[in-house]
Amino acid sequence: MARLTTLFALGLTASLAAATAQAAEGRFIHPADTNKDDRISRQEWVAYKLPAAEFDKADTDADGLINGPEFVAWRQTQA
Ligand SMILES: [Ca+2]
Ligand SMILES: [Ca+2]
Repeated sequence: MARLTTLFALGLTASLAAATAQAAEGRFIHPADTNKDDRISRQEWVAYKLPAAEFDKADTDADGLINGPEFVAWRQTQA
């Protein structure tokens, strides 16, 4: 499991940048979206080790899912 955890951590920074770029093209693809519905649920968010307290900030329309624009807007607050 140690190897998996390391790969996971290494992938986080790069994948967040990739998601931002892809969302700008109109399609939201993010490795945290494990069921590939183009939205990140609270379960997916936490499973991806994103801060749980940030989920509610990112989910600006409070539908319980983070879509592409919401994710990009949230990322822009994480300088
Ligand atoms: Ca999902
Ligand atoms: Ca939302």
